[in-house]
Amino acid sequence: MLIKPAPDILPSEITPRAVFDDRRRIVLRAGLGLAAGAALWPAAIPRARAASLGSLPSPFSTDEAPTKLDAVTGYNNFYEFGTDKGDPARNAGKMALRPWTLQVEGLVGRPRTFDIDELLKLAPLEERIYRMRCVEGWSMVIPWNGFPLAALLKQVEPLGSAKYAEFLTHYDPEIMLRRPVLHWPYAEGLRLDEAMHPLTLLTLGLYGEPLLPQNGAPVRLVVPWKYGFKSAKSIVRIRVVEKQPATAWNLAAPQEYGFYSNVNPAVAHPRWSQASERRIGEFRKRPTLPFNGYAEQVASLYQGMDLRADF
Ligand SMILES: Nc1nc2c(c(=O)[nH]1)N[C@H]1C(S)=C(S)[C@@H](COP(=O)(O)O)O[C@H]1N2
Ligand SMILES: [Mo]
Repeated sequence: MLIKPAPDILPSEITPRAVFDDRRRIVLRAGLGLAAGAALWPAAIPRARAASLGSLPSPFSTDEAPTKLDAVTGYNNFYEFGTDKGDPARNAGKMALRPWTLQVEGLVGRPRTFDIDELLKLAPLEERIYRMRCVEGWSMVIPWNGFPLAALLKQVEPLGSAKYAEFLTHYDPEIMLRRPVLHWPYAEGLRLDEAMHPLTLLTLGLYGEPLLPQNGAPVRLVVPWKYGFKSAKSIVRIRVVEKQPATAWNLAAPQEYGFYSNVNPAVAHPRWSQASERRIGEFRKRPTLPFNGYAEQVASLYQGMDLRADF
């Protein structure tokens, strides 16, 4: 990716852990009044923001301190709106978020087009505090709001011949780059078992509020054990297919970006070591974990594969 050095973000800019923990306690107490099922979840919603989307906390959340909202919404990759980290926050506001539909088609028994407001009510929204790791060497911890993509895919009933899911994103040359920095529309793909994995989140919000344009509003994917670029933003179509689909980054530089792109400290990118990372808001580097720390949940998906060849 065409990257300039990141402007350093001060440690004081991240939500201090004590403040977040305090909010958790408030929510836990408030949560006692919730339905019995909800009270079983380890509560972790910042109270003021939880009101808008009303998500349930998830046991898949990390207890690491979330990255400050300003960084989550101001330091982005969304190349359709420019290649500088500040470009998406400056330019993505031009994108009209309504009406918006998500078409799900291909090798499915019940192809269907979901209106975005219908999608928001399709399944209970969860808050998933996930580690996100970009191939460029930075990482964040983000409280996302969404539900497992599997809940959507089950509704369209994938056929036995279905092996992959392809994600196609919004492209409007009137407001986005025309220059073919990448192949537009930006496309991504997952193997169907990866797409159906409970960690794979169809994401509609962050920090308890609907997604901002720069983060991929109104609907994006979040795949926490893969490098950031697998988490396609502003999706308009999902195609269930038999053959491995082409993906934007793999088309742009196949020797740098493989189809799988699992976070793997043992396999270096030609330009960036993947052994360690800098959490936005910190100065020190921390070691990068296999599958971004989600190995226990996802390593079995890759049993018998050589992840140096299938990087
Ligand atoms: N449509 C689209 N989706 C995209 C990208 C993009 O350029 N276009 N960039 C990817 C990359 S490289 C990363 S690291 C994440 C960043 O998501 P965030 O800005 O919400 O943290 O979005 C991914 N999804
Ligand atoms: Mo990225």
